Amino acid sequence: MIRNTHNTQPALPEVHLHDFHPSPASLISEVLEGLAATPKVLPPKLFYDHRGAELFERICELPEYYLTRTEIGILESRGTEIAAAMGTGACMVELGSGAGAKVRLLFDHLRPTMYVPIDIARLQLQSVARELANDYPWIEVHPVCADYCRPLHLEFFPPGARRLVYFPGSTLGNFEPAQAAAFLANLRDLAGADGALLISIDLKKETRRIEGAYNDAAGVTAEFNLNMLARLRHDLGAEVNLDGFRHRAFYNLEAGRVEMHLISRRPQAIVVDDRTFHLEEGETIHTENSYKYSIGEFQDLAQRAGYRPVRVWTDPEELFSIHLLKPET
Ligand code: AVI
Repeated sequence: MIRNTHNTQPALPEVHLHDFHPSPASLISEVLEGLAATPKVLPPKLFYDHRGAELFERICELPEYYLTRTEIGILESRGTEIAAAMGTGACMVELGSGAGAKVRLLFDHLRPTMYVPIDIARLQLQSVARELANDYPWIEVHPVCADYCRPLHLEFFPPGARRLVYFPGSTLGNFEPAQAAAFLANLRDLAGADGALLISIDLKKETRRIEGAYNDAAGVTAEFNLNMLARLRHDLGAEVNLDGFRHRAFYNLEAGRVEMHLISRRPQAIVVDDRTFHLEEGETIHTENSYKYSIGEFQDLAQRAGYRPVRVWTDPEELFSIHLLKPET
């Protein structure tokens, strides 16, 4: 038998990457500041190196992590309605595009002319952008590697094109509420007066369900949390012992947020950039907050940030919500 040993898969199209990845120096200063604070903190964006992005994709598939599954269910069942309310043929900008699975559910309905995925995980962004450019040849794809919390100057929108900003995954929940309002207010400029913002928000619900989502039986969330320390070691040359820490996540009912922490198992030190930070046994490094909102609380926040809530879609159990907001004129 003669085998064809040639790879018959057609090559994926090349896409130009607009690269504004923050420099290691700017990450170091945030890390030093966070470890010098009391209590110690590290910024959640440090989760998303290549390994962290992979772990996050695994989290999204966990039985306990209801968020992604529920969000996808809403997109699948309400895609036509969402597109009708948003309008077709616009330029679509996605913040934190990740594996790009959700946006695929919107493309056929929304028919955007341009798609601008923005993400900090460069390798994943590049490969996802090429796959999307291949699968949707009628969309101009412009991947942007950046920390989208910093000001961005995107100069490739055709003049006069309407812009739709898509912020999925309930990632706004990882901002402090005041920071979330300021961030939403900034996004109004990106959307423009005739644009729109489609944003996903995880809803308040019973504590047990929420805590389960951040304490999965397979330990993937724990690995994701600890990966932040591995990253300090690989990318910033830090001296840190991963075995010296354990994952802790709980719902702070009063503040309406899940808190993730790394707890020091013993007295120890972390050395970054020649600076030594001592930790006592039981001392915490606070790595993430994930705020949960009621629909009313989120709409109030959006209004304070200068938006008019137009529509909201939820699942039958009201676990999760997707909001269409338009800039108040
Ligand atoms: C990205 N973000 C919305 C996730 C969340 O649920 O807050 C990050 C995450 N942290 C632990 N599990 C997932």
